[in-house]
Amino acid sequence: MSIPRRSFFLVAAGALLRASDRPKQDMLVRSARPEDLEMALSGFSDYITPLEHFFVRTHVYVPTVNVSEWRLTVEGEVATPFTLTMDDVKKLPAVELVSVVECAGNGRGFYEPAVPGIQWGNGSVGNARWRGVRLADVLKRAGVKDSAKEILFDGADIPLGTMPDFQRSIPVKKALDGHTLLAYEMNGETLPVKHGFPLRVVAPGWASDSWAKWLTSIRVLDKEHDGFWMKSAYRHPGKPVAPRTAVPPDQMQPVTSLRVKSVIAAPLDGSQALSGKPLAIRGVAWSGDAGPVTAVDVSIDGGRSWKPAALQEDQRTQFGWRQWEFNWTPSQEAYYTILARARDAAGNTQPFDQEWNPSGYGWNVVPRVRVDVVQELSSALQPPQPSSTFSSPPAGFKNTCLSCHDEDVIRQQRLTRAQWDRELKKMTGWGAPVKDEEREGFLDYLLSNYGPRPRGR
Ligand code: HEC
Ligand SMILES: Nc1nc2c(c(=O)[nH]1)N[C@H]1C(S)=C(S)[C@@H](COP(=O)(O)O)O[C@H]1N2
Ligand SMILES: [Mo]
Repeated sequence: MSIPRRSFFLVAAGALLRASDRPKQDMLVRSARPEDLEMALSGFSDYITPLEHFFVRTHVYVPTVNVSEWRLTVEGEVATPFTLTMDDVKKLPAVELVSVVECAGNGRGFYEPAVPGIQWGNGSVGNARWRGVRLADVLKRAGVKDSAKEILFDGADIPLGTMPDFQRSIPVKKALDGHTLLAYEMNGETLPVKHGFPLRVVAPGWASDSWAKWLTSIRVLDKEHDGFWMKSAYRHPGKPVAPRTAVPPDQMQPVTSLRVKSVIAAPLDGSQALSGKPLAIRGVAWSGDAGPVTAVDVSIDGGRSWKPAALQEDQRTQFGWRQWEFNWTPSQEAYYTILARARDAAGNTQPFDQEWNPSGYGWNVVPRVRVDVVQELSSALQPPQPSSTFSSPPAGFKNTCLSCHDEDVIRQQRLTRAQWDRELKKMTGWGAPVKDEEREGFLDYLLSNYGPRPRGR
């Protein structure tokens, strides 16, 4: 099968047609193709995340959909299967809500020891105003049979090589919840191409792997879907396990609700501040099914003592994030460790330590920034320079490994030989033509350049 090397040109051409597809700005590029873009820390200063700063996560290349040809089919365990055009969708009652969308793997890069996958920092999350129709209204029109257990979504994106198609299902109960939407607008604009134009699932409170983009098909199932993206990916042990434990997928549970979480937007970690001058400590906090966030406590002494931060009263929605602020005037020159800890309506709070899991999902550890409070600001501190002594790849590596994606997704990994071995198996299964005699050489190269090492090197 031939792999389109530069299919994003097609996407760019489609994107020019809509104002909501303005170029992204200030993003951390975790993978150039397929495109995985992280929101910078400055994005946590906004209540509604502007589209220019909204994170993007795609397993494959972004598809361009011609909306006049686009159809949504509804079938399976229903009385009347049918097909909708976009005009049909827009005739259904419109609903609007604010909700965080957060990747299950947000914060994966913080786990120690490291796990494979996109090494997200804090920013594979955003808060948007969604407009669309209730999935329940669409399902009611089809007449869901009593045998229904799950709703399976498929989108217009096409798998690369022999990787399985990205198809995700949610239980009927979540699908019929009045907050679960099929959205065609984001922040008052047409849904951008990268975010699922023309229609995507909005499953508020749940990690965004359930928020299928470029939706084309809804199938009502009488059993649990057993495709790769449900049975192998997006699963969590549901309890703490020792680091590096290889838990078989059938002994794990699907990732569903987000966990209560806060992020400190300011001050920045490693920055300086002046003694005697007010310093605003601020950020956002959100939860999942157990939202809204009801309190955020802040410590400026590494957790010895805590005080409540002020929460925005008018942002008390179940699924959106809430901005918080804590005003503090450091009276003494010292090195301060600032922590923030959110609590939600069900009384859940953030843990102080990681709950390691094989795929690095659900990171919600209490965030920490350190600030040096001084009499006079010194000139810019030099950040440590990353070491760049990489050896060149063995023959055949580029042709075999860099056809679907670039080396960026490989460079960010920090894996053991056993983990690289599993990655090679996964990629071979998806169509990477690794020859038997090349395998050891590839492993040596990957381990010596992208083996376990401290974060940021
Ligand atoms: C047939 C296309 C294809 C080939 C060839 C390929 N990959 Fe990938 N690889 C992918 C896709 C697609 C992803 C992204 C999956 C995602 O985002 O969930 C990926 C992701 C990765 C990741 C990130 C971690 C992960 O598992 O998502 C690593 C590391 C990686 N590939 C290494 C390699 C190496 C090493 C080779 C050569 C042996 C290779 N890839 C060849 C398709 C390919
Ligand atoms: N069809 C389709 N839908 C998808 C994906 C995908 O690769 N294909 N990625 C999912 C994942 S893992 C995430 S985190 C969100 C990201 O949404 P965003 O790019 O709009 O921020 O989309 C989800 N929906
Ligand atoms: Mo995700």
